[in-house]
Amino acid sequence: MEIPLQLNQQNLQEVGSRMPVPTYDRSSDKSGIVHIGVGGFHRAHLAYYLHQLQQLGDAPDWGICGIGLREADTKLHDIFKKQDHLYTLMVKHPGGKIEAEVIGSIVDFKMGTTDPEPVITSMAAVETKIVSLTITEGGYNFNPNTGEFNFDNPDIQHELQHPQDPKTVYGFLTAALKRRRDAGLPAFTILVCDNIEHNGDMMRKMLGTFAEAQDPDLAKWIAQEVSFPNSMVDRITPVTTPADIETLAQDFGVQDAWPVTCEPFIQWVVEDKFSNGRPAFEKVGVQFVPDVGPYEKMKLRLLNAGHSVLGLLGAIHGHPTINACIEDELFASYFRAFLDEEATPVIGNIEGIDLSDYKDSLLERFANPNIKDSVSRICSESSAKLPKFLIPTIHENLAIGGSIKFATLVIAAWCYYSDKGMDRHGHPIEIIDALSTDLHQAAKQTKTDPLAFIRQESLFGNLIRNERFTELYTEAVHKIYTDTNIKKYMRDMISI
Ligand code: CS2
Repeated sequence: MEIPLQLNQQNLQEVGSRMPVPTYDRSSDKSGIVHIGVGGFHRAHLAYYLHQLQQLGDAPDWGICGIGLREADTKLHDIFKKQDHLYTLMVKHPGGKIEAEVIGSIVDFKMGTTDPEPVITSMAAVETKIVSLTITEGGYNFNPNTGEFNFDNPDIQHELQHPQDPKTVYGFLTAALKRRRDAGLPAFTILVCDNIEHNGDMMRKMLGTFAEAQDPDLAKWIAQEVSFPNSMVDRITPVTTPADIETLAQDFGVQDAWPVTCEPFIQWVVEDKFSNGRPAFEKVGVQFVPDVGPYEKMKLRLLNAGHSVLGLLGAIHGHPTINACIEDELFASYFRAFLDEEATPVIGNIEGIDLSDYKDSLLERFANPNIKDSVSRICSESSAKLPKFLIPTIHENLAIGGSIKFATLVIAAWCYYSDKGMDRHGHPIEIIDALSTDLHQAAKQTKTDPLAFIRQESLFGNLIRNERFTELYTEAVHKIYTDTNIKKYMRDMISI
């Protein structure tokens, strides 16, 4: 085997004999898109769409400037520096085939943690037309139950006092938008690429609330000038493992310190409301629609909720990956029963989409044995996910007298998981969640107060006052705490 080539601009031509590489000019230091939160998902999704368009020669001035606002982003910053912001996308097919390609659409990366100035300058630059974000569902600083902006956050308080020293996305966005307004430049579009229903509308409300408290004149300008398209984003992007880096070096002869792996499927449905222009994304398969609402709801309530259902039950059972869950016939049937009997009835009809086909496709995607999407990734930050993906389905079914048993067992499993941090064999589970301490504190009272976990109203709203729910939930936690053989209870609910 050839000696692996270090991925960077200088070696690009040679790397090109081993896998497809960018053929467009990457030398421009101008970026049309500034993106906050350059995780694996962004690199497998928006950056990939843009790369495809650039390969067609269709988006010369649109390169991406990545932004890191967390200390943890320093790792990517340093790797990107060595690799000239190039990285490999490894698309993993169910049959075992891996397609690898070098992506070049990211041309710059700036950290905003120590000195905010370079980030504000990039966002305020005349070339910047879109600021996009993938900062996770929990990154938007609002109360999941009420949907209201959280002014108690010390970083937000700091930004209100010191607008020139931003810490959060809100402070950076207002600082940059103020500079644009003062310079007579048009506003940029703010494009949210996270799994939140009406993600653009949510951002408009949050930023508007923050700006109003910081600078009411600026808030008015933002309300008039900035557009916030809603969008539905989709591509399963597992955490990169050392084995992926090894495969790339061994089988493809390329040394990349942080490649991204993903499934073949990709989808992006966006409302065509861009205040300052956009790349011709429709040429590479992005769907522009007048109302993204039904697509968002379908994806969040079926795919994302389905992930959490499998993830939390799978974590307790001891399944390591989503595909291992689907290979387990009982888990697969339970997943489908949840989709059919609880999620589907509250979604309603979506014109032009056959939900039954969509659900079949989810089963296929989740079954991809090559992707090995870890249950731990799915369960991470459940406190930001379940209030958006699963709990609304319970509320809506309660309102119409629909089934809630499949989802309720998952909430009980989440309580056990948060309390014990181990699977049914006693193997420890690492809980990654911004609220892990609160979740643990609440869950550990379950033995004496069975409803303790769901008393957390910021997560569960008024479920605690619904007798139908509390009865079923009490029964479910009682069972799991008595015997963690979760499959017993799953089997009781479905007939296979
Ligand atoms: C997952 C998502 O984090 C999760 O729980 O459901 O990351 C999911 O893989 C993506 O939204 C797929 O588009």
